Amino acid sequence: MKQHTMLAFDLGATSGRGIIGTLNNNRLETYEISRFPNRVINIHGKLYWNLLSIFESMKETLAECVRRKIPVDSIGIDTWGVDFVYLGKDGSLLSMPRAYRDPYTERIPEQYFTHIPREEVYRITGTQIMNFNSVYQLYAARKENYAPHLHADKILFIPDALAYLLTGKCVCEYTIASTAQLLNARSREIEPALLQPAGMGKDVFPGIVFPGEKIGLLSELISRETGFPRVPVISVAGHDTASAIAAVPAQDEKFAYLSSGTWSLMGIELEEPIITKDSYRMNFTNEGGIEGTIRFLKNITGMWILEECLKIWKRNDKPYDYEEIILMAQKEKPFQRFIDPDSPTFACPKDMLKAIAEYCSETGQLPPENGAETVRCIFDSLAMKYNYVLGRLKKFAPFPIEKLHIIGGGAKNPLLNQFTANTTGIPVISGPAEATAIGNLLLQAKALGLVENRHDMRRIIRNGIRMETFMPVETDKWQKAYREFLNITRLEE
Ligand code: LRH
Repeated sequence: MKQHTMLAFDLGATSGRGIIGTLNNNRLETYEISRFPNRVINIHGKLYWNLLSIFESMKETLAECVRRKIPVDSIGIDTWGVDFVYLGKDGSLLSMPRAYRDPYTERIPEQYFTHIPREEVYRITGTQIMNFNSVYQLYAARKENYAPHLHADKILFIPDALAYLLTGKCVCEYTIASTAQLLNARSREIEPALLQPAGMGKDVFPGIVFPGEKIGLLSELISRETGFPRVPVISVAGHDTASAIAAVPAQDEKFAYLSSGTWSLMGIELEEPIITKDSYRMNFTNEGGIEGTIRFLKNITGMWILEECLKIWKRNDKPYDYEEIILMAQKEKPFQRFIDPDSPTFACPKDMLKAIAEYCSETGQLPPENGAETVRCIFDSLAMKYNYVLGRLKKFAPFPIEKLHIIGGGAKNPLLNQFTANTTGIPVISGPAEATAIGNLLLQAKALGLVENRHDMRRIIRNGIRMETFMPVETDKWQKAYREFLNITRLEE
């Protein structure tokens, strides 16, 4: 079989990367060819992503491939969810995309529900209610008479917007669209009624395409500018989490996954959505996966809290690296204080360290006094929250959950992996850390006809990566601490 080389653009909330993947005789080899920062920019109190800078970095990546003579056969793009850009009638970008932590959606869902009741929105979409979902962003934009909204001809989600910049073609990829809370979970089409409160019709979205379809060829202009050949840009699973889950190296279906990065997404893979009173009450989401699967999951605030603390420490001349952080937490006394990572106070505070201290004081706990105590508190609390969500997930899973696969950057934290095994009482299997990019690459390979289905993809991953298993230990001690966590956070079981 001819060797195939693919380029994945994988964009998260803190950085973007270009990853080259080569598939040769069912073995995938990957390496990073570029890495660039992705930041939120505050303009007059509105938060934006710098899409043009991302685009520029993507073009530089293409030029770098040419310089290194890498014979790329196709390109795929995956990004974080929910955010989007507006295009004018002439196809020009009307503004940079607003970032999902922009406070413009605070208290907006409640106002939206005066048009369509909350239960009804969930019943149609099966999507968890989160302030920042595109549906509420659109409604908020309408309410503030945001000019790009008022003049929009088309709306493109971030991976679709970047594909548009590369090819000139407009599509609406299914997995990314499923994060918007605008899709009918059953028909998998945009539900026009949900757009009405935002003053828009269904035609602002291009037609849905599914992972594996071709979007178009790299534009002639970019090809000339970078020297890169006019290869196809493929619609992969445009949502990073969907790409990551496509890359879970599971052998059978009896697993839960935790896609661990800025967010921790914990869930199971299903054939059909689960939309019930209980799933509504517990705010589980049914997002779209590859090959018609449903990602039944919940968002848990993940490394965001730590990332924000690291930024503050760096500003204060304490630039800890990841290994140092893990060592610090390991040496610290366990269970001294707990937070609920999903408390709204941690969503976008001005000062994360202060937010943690305040949370502790308000819940009758001593605030952390140094970096080590802070990090230990974050890891203990995350492991506890994972157990909490897993407990709820088990109520829905149509199979016994026998193991937890942790994938994404957070899988490189052996301490937290062990804590998670201890608190959940099931084996935790870590890796691949590069799940989003690997999912992206293997979906390109599938589109090129090189692999058959997700089972093949997962076999290739199992054969090619080092996975580590963490068996639960000291479970009694962790169960006791879990009770304490529930008490403090007032989470009901
Ligand atoms: C993770 C993620 C998650 C979304 C959030 C906005 O990167 O895509 O799945 O909920 O970002």
